[in-house]
Amino acid sequence: MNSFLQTSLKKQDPEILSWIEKEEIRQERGLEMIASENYASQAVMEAQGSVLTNKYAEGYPQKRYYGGCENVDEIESIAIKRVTQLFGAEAANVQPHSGSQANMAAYLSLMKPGDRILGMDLSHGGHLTHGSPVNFSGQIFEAGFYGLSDSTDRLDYDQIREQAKAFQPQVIVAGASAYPRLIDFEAFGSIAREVGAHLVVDMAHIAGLVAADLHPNPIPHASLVTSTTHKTLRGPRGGIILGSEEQIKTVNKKIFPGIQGGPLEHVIAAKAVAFGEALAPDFKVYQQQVLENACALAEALQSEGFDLVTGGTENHLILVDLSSFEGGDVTGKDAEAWLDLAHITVNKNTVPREKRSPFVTSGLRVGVPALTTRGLKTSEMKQISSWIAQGIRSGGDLKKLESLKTEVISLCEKFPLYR
Ligand code: DSN
Repeated sequence: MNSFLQTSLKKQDPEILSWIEKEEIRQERGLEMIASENYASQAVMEAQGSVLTNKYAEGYPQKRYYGGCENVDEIESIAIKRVTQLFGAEAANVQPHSGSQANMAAYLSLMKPGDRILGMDLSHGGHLTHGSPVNFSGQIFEAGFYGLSDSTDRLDYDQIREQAKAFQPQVIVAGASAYPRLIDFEAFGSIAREVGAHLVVDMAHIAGLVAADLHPNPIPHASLVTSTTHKTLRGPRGGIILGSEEQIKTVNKKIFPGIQGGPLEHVIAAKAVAFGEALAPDFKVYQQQVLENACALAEALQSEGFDLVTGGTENHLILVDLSSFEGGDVTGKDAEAWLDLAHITVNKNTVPREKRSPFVTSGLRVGVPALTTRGLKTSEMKQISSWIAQGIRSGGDLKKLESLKTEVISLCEKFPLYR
């Protein structure tokens, strides 16, 4: 149990504490393979659970609308200094409450309502905030989409260039939430320049790899780069925006007073702690292990007979195409539910040329950042791929899944999360 929760909450609100404890047990006793999740350190959680939650600080360091901001000013300035150093950016805004709000502020800094945005199709691995009609980005702006090449299931930069020339967007957004390959930000930058558009890169999924120089850095090629801080970057839930001094001046006004009120200084402190961790040499070792684990898992899944979209991975995630697995009858929805019963947490995902609905799907997205944080290495990836195959082959047989669960828990017990 996290010791800092034990005293007051136990006395005052045992009901909520009991749910937190149940969640802690769920996290301890399961293999977390949702590609966008990770385990923040105890230090990150302590900063986030601190007295900073009590402070209003609308504005920016040394330019606040409230008194008593001398301590949060220092904290926010440290967060900015660390994150700009981490990614080699000139300036940063560390106040976005989430990746969605980071994207909204970035777009509003570069476009007017009604302008055009060209983003990656959600069903090909993009994100809701890249122009989806059910999201602000597709409602405030006129959205067009690029997708994956039909022959390679990869981004085809010539095709994207042609689409950009025809659509004439003000902003091209690059970045994905379910794409297992490197993204060529230089190519995106050149396409954007060619059509007179701004490039926004949403590097939320791969930020940790970028910080460790294991994925090309988008900073030199983009007008603005956005990210969340809780995925491969392993910090608290939240967002950031990076860019030139000039661009960030505009972004600052769009975040506050544009779309947010008081910044969450407790989260900003936790971001600063996480950026400090990411600047330390062992973060690179962690990210290298993420890549090794992802490759080992991909190979092992292929040996089990699974087809992987693009045939493998170059980052932290893998897209499994179930439509060709042993008759193709198992849906992403079934596989997710069955694996959940065995304490393996994954999410169903559409695959290229998907025939099923997004609520059912023919694919699974699996990731290794959280498993790697808890210390698992390539030999465990082989074991896990066998459990995934057994879980899917079980056809939902509760006895088989129960016996898998016992094996999963015994592996988890060897790799405790918070010691
Ligand atoms: N919801 C996140 C993901 O799972 O990829 C993206 O914001």
